[in-house]
Amino acid sequence: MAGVDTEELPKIPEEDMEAMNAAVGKGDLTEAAAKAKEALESIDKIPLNIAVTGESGSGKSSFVNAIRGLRDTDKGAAEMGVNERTMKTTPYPHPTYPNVIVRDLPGIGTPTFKPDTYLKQVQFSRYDFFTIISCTRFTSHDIGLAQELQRLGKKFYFVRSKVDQDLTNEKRNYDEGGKLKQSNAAMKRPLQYSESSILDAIRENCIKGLKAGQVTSPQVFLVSRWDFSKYDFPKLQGVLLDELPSLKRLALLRSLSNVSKEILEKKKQQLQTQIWLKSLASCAVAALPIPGLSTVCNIAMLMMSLKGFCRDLGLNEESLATLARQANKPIAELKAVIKSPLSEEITEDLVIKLLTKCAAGAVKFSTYVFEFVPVVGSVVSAAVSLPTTYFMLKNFLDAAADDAVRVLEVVMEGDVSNSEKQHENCSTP
Ligand SMILES: Nc1nc2c(ncn2[C@@H]2O[C@H](COP(=O)(O)OP(=O)(O)OP(=O)(O)O)[C@@H](O)[C@H]2O)c(=O)[nH]1
Ligand SMILES: [Mg+2]
Repeated sequence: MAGVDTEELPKIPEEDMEAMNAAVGKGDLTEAAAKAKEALESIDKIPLNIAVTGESGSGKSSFVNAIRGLRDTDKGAAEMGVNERTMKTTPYPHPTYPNVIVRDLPGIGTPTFKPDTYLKQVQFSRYDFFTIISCTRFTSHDIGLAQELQRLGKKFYFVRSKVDQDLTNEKRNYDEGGKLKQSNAAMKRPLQYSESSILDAIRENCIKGLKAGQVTSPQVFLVSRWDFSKYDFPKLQGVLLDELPSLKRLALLRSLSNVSKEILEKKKQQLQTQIWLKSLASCAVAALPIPGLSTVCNIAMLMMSLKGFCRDLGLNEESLATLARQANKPIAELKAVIKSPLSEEITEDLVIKLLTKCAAGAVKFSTYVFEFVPVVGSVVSAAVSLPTTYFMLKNFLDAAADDAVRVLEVVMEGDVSNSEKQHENCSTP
C-alpha cells in the first residue's frame, strides 16, 4: 500500500485539532459524535424566506427561476410571460435545498393588492429580506414599500432588471466601431461606447430617484435574466451573504448558484468548517472496521458527506446539465475539466479506496497527535480513524472545489447564447 507522508498531508486547523483532542480526551466519542450529527442535520433545517416583489412584468418570476438555477420550462419553475401572471403569493422552494423558499409576490397596486394593506396581505414578517424589482426607474409604489420596510426594520434590496435591453438600445447610438453617431450635448453620452458608463448611469439614476423618495442608503443591483454571472448579480449574492445573520447566511450560501469564484470559495470555506464534525460522526456513529485498514468508520455517512460536497459545488449530472444548458455548451465540455468523481460516481468502493490512500500517513499523524491524550478501550480505534477520515474528506473537498472553479471558467468563456433571448418590454411604463 502506497503510504502518504504526514508532511504531504494538509494541516488540521488548530480549532479542529483542539476539538478532536477534547472529544478523545473525554473518552466519550459516541456522545460527541451524536452531537456532531445533530449539528450537521440542523443545517438542512434553517429556514430562509426570500420575497421577490415589483410591478407586473418587471421580471420577478424570471428572477425567482434564475436564482434557483431553473429554466422557465423546468418543473417547479415560476410561471412567467408578458401578461400579468403573479396574482397571489406563490412559494417556490429551492429544488435542492427546500428550506430556502423564494416567494414571487404580486406587485403593489394590482387590483387585489392595495398599497396601504400590501405588507399585511403578504405577511411581511415571515421574510428574511425583500428584493424589489423594476425594469425601469423605481416607481412610487416601490419607494412606498421600501419606506415601510425601512420603518419595520426589514432588509430590502433593489434589483434593476433587463439591463441587457438598455445596453442594446443604447448601442444603437454608436457605430460599429463604437463611436457616437451624433453628438448631443443634452444627452451627455460618452463619445466612445462604454458598457460600464451606461451601467453606472442607470445605477446612479435609480439611486438618485430612491434617495429623493427618502430611502436611506439604497442598494441597487443591475441584472439580466439572460446572464446571471454578469452585471451586479454576483455582487448582490455577496452583499446578501455579508448582511444576513450567520445561520441564515449558511442556508443562503448553499442555495446560491455558482456564478462567481468568490461564491465557490465561500462555499468551500463553509464546507471545510464541517469536515471535523463529519469526520467525528462517521468514526463513532455505527462505525465498522474497514478490512485491511486500522480504521473504523461509517462508510454510508462518508458517502453522504462526499455527495453533499458535490451537491453544494454543483458537481452532479443534473447541475452540470442545467449549467451546460444555460451556458449553451455541450455538457462534455464541462465534464472534461473535472478530475474528481461526480456525485453519481461515489460508491462504497470509492470511499474505501480514498481512505486507503490517506490511511498510512494519517496513522502516523494520529500517533503523533494523540500522544499526550489518554486514549482507552473502544475509543482507540475511533480516535486513530479520525485523522484518516478527516484527510480523506479534506482532500476530496479541495479537489472538488478546484473542479468547480474550472467548470465555472469553462462556463464563463465566451458569452451566453443569444438564441433564446426575447425582447419584451415592461407592461407598465
Ligand atoms: N431582455 C430581458 N427580458 C426579461 C428580463 N427579465 C424578464 N424578462 C422578460 O420580461 C417578461 C416578463 O417577465 P416575468 O418574469 O414574467 O415578470 P413578472 O414580474 O413575474 O410578471 P408578473 O407575474 O406578470 O407580475 C418575460 O417575457 C421575460 O422573458 C431581462 O433581464 N432581460
Ligand atoms: Mg410573475
